[in-house]
Amino acid sequence: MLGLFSALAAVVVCAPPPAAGSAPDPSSPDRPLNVLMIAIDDLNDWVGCLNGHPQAKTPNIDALARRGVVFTNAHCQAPLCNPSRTSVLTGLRPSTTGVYGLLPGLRSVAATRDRRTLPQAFEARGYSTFCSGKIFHDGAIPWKDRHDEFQTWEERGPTPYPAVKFVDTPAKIKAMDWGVFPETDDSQADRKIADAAIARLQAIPAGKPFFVAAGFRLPHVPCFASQKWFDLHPEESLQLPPVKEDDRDDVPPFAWHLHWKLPEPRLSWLNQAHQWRNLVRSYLATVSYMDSEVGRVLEALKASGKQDETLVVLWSDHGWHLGEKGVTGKNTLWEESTRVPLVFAGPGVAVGARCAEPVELLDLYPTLIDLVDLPSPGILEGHSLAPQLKDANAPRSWPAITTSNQGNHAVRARDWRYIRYADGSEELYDHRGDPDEWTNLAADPAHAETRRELARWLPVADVPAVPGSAHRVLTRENGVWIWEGEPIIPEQLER
Ligand SMILES: [Ca+2]
Ligand SMILES: [Ca+2]
Repeated sequence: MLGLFSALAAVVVCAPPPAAGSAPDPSSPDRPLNVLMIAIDDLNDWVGCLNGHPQAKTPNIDALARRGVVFTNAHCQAPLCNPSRTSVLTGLRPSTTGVYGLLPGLRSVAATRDRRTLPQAFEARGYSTFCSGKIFHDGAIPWKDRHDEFQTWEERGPTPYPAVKFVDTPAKIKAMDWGVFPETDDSQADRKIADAAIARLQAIPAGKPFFVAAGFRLPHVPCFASQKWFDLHPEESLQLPPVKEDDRDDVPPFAWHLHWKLPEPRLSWLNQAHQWRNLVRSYLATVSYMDSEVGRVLEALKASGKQDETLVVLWSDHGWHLGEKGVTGKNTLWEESTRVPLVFAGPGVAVGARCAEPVELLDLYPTLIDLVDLPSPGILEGHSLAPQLKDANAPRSWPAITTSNQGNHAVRARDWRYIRYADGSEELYDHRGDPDEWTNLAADPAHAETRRELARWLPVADVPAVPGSAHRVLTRENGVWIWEGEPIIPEQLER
């Protein structure tokens, strides 16, 4: 398999020139590296430095990318909040832990109950740790008895809602909404989350290195932003993402099982309700607003005088469809759902570099162990990105793997995506000529060898969903596929 990777690496030009240089590395045993981690909820590749949408406006994330390394082929390990974040923070794949749904939290699961999580690894090394907003999924985890100042996102940033829902989506939940709201940014959850992180950066306890994490909640629904962010994305010139009408004709029907019924509406509904443009515009507006709060936190780091001794890492927990393949939201194994921003900047990190190797959010934990010298929690399933942070052209030997419920996996190599579903059906896409994954080559004998080589990377451990799994969980009982506890009846498919 190494052969495929190095051969492809040799023929594909890693677009950017070699890094102009590295930021100075002032860290030493007596001056340990600080870490500022910025996590974003449901942000796909619609950021300037990834060019996922030509009209994305994210000047602050782009500026961070310019002073560090941006991974242009980074992927989540699960296209859903809880399993993705559990994987990042424990260093284990969903297929190893059995955490696939929004429940249970990692402290209720045998495989992760006693696991030293990433923030705890910093704490064990004597770091002052602080979190605002959403780093772990939900408040199900008893942080306060484990960390000096960790808080849940609900405590830090309650979401404001209008009196009446703007968009009457098929699912009547209030969070599935988008539009101009609130009037000013002051009452936004992300403002409060940024404020808390900024306050901490302004008052770092003396004599201790710090690990500060800010977890922003936009562009997760509801996609609310004030008028000025919508004005940045005028209605008249708005571009919709490219969508091929019959795109799903060559996709195995089983793919629908992964998002059988969801509150996120189908494209068919958006079209019929004349809401597609509005949702795309709202998503772009919330991304721009969230980016401005990222900018405030980065500015506060600079003002603290500690930027030169602080590693910044920014990531999103998974992507989001906005109509591609007929759906909105997450939960799929395609590029829109798995590709995420991943940016590092700081001491020892190459400046203005772009790495096109496939990498995983799972690599975060081993990378930080490597760079910061943290205690290991035991087996880690990712691989340190330290070589790519020094030289973005350094080769990698592993693809990125995303899992959506037991038995469904995507393998993303440098140029290919291979998907295998739990019923054995497959997809294969060649990104060199098909960045939108429109043409499924899985049945093409000319690519049989590529398909077989990629399939060798499917996770060996592929455990069932843990007891207590709920919300967006797909299981099989007595030969019948079950979505969220209800049998799937293929004839009742709603496209
Ligand atoms: Ca999320
Ligand atoms: Ca297709």
